[in-house]
Amino acid sequence: MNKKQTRREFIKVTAAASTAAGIGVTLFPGMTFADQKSGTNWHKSVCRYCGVGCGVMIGEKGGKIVKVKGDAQNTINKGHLCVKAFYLPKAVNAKTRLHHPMIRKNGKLVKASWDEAMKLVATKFNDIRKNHGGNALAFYGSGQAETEETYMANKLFKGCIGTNNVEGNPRLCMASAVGGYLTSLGADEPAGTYEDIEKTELFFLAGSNTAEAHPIVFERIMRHKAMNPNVKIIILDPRKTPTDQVADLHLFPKPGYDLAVFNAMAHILIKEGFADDAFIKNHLFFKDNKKNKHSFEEYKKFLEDYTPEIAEEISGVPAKDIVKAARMFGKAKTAMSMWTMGLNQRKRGVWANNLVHNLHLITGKIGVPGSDSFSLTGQPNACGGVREGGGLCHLLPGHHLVVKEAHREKVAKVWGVPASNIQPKPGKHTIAMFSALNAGEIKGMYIMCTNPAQSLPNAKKYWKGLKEQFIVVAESFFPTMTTEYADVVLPASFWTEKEGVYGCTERRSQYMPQITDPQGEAKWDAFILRDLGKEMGFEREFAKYETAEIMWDEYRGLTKGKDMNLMGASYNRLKKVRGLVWPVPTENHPGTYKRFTDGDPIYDALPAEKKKGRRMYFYGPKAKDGRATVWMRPHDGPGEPTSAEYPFALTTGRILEQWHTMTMTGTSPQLNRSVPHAYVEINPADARSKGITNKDQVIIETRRGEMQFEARVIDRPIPGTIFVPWHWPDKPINVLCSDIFDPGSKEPEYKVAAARIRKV
Ligand SMILES: Nc1nc2c(c(=O)[nH]1)N[C@H]1C(S)=C(S)[C@@H](COP(=O)(O)OP(=O)(O)OC[C@H]3O[C@@H](n4cnc5c(=O)[nH]c(N)nc54)[C@H](O)[C@@H]3O)O[C@H]1N2
Ligand SMILES: Nc1nc2c(c(=O)[nH]1)N[C@H]1C(S)=C(S)[C@@H](COP(=O)(O)OP(=O)(O)OC[C@H]3O[C@@H](n4cnc5c(=O)[nH]c(N)nc54)[C@H](O)[C@@H]3O)O[C@H]1N2
Ligand code: SF4
Ligand SMILES: [Mo]
Repeated sequence: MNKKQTRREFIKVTAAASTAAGIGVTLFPGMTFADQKSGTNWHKSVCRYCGVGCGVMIGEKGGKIVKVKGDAQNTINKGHLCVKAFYLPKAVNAKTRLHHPMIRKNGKLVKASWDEAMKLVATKFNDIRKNHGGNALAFYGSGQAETEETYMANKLFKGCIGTNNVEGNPRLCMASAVGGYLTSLGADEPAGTYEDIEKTELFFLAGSNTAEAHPIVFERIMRHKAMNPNVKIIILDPRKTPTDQVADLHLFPKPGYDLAVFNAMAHILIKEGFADDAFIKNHLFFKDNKKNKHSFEEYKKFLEDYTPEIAEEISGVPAKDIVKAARMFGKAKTAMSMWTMGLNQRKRGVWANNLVHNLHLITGKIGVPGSDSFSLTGQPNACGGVREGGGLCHLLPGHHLVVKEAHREKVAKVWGVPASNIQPKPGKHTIAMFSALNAGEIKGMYIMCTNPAQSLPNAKKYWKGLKEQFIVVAESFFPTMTTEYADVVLPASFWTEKEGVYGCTERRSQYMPQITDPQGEAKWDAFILRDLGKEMGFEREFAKYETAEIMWDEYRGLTKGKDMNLMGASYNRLKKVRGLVWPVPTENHPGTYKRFTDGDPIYDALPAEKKKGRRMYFYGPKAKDGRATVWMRPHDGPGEPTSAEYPFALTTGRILEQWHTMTMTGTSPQLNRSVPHAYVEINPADARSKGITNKDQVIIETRRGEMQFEARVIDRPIPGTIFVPWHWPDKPINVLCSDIFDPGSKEPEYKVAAARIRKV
């Protein structure tokens, strides 16, 4: 980028370049093809970064990754990519790639052989298990790991070692969405798919900076609106973000105070005749917080406490805007809500999710083309590997639960372990797990494909346990904030150096081929876990896993007959197509666009009397009588409200060019140049009152500590709110974040902390 180019121009230029490149690919339908002229081989794969799940074509020349472009045949992105994907070759070939195992000796990490490292980990883990029991060990994984990788971890820890202390970063991300889907619709993951985008009349983007965090979804929204001027967009976010450029109406709630807005919208929708009475009568339950059933009339009474005026008082959103939003939602024939961390990362994340579902359920705007309450997923395989693959402390692979005896028996049989190995009680959720590490109750932890020393909330508090206990980190890059605390670091193959499956936001599973050899001595995460299992004495249990396909086939066998049936998604088939959307029960089933309704094989197979008078049947594991639930969730504020002492709401999030802790995107000078360092956004009115001007150095302070940032005075956050992107490891804002979590989903409230700010 030349110096004069603005950030906006830079984004435009690179997007156009990747789009143009994408068009060229249309000619080549297969999985791999060779471009004779340049000598480049092109391979169909999936983007490494976000949950949108864009298809990519990876260019490899002489065993090296040289280029990434959009896969024009992928229905998700049709050849388009965002800037992060474009610069992935920089990450693959970065100098910071880790090439050999390391062991801490005399306080320092030094190069070691695989043999020495694996023997050390196996011996330590076995000692801990023998002396303190399986629950003194834990696994902490990732929504960026492949399904096969999480599957191996589950078998080793839950099935062999015998602990359910298996968690992953989706707890910090999607747990509230899972809780919302399970309680509202009875089953995890959306009813619709991205196909609804081009069919809807209204988008409701709540707590989602779609333009920066899910750019290709945003591009589809923009294109649809440009071609259909009647399409409207409502945004609910305490900040103006780049997403704002397309908004017809923007509601600005104080961070943590928007539950009342949803209830007030429901209030107006019903009052003004937008409720779908037939759908309500035959498809819904109404329940309060104690799970008691109520009538629609009682729900209406509950909503009387949420007039737009009362909601204005609570949230700061003008009553007239709430009424306007409700009317826009009601009048539109179809509506699609999308939300992300602005709702999930909250003390009441599950409730916020329920309240979005409510709007769709009471108006019947679900289960028809163009209407859905559609949660956007953060990471590329949070849905596939962790939610479906069972990478949390209460789950087993394939939507099975540790508390159910029949489920434990079924999974244990497939794993070839005694059912009694799998504990009947859920293990510790993420925050509890790191607290137990602090307390010395957990003495050994295996960390894979995540960087918790930087990404946990109230991070410094949890460095103690990382420092004191035996920590193994499987990583592709070095150093990271977490490797600083590692006793052993194992070099992991990266993205193009391994095969496996990613499952994205729209229930779509997509295959990624191995294209290059692992760099240095790096090994595939799933094989490292397998070999660790063998080294720990589970030779028989791990003998059969010679290929990724063996792991995938075993896993997919566990989904047979389940709501997330993947029996039709063999490697053979996945290699040819651009992913398959479950349920996909057989090799010739095309996949399912809408769940719980016509065209869904599970719905279609239901006896006629169940479907009588209905157009949807919510058959999921938590649903009863085929009905979804409208929840009466009262108003509740954030866990750490502002006060005279800490008058600002500090919220954290993302920018377009960087991915989380920057180990990957930080390897690209082009991406780094656009936004060179951390900063805090502060509203001009607040800046004035604090005597702060643009680029001043300021101190942000919360109850957990203080840190210096450059001020960016900008009309983005509402007065009283400040925003910090959390990417830069030299400014780990997570030290200041609150670790209060949702009592239901156990997801921490990254989005609100009470803070004060002063000029240096
Ligand atoms: N470029 C880039 N893209 C990414 C990622 C990345 O690191 N970089 N990470 C991926 C992952 S894992 C995730 S989870 C997603 C996250 O995607 P998003 O959730 O869209 O991104 P965030 O910036 O975390 O937060 C979104 C918005 O929530 C708003 N918000 C804060 N408090 C509240 C509130 O109380 N109510 C409401 N309604 N809104 C609020 C913030 O102002 C912010 O604009 O992005 C994915 N995509
Ligand atoms: N303040 C604040 N904190 C947050 C959030 C927020 O909004 N605000 N959001 C939260 C959310 S939603 C999320 S999802 C988390 C994400 O938090 P993390 O998962 O901790 O962040 P990443 O940087 O994605 O970490 C992935 C790590 O895996 C490594 N890696 C990459 N590929 C591979 C591989 O193939 N194998 C192995 N073994 N390692 C690999 C990378 O180098 C990197 O170190 O952060 C949470 N933290
Ligand atoms: S939108 Fe997400 S999946 Fe698509 S190219 Fe960008 S980072 Fe990759
Ligand atoms: Mo996330």
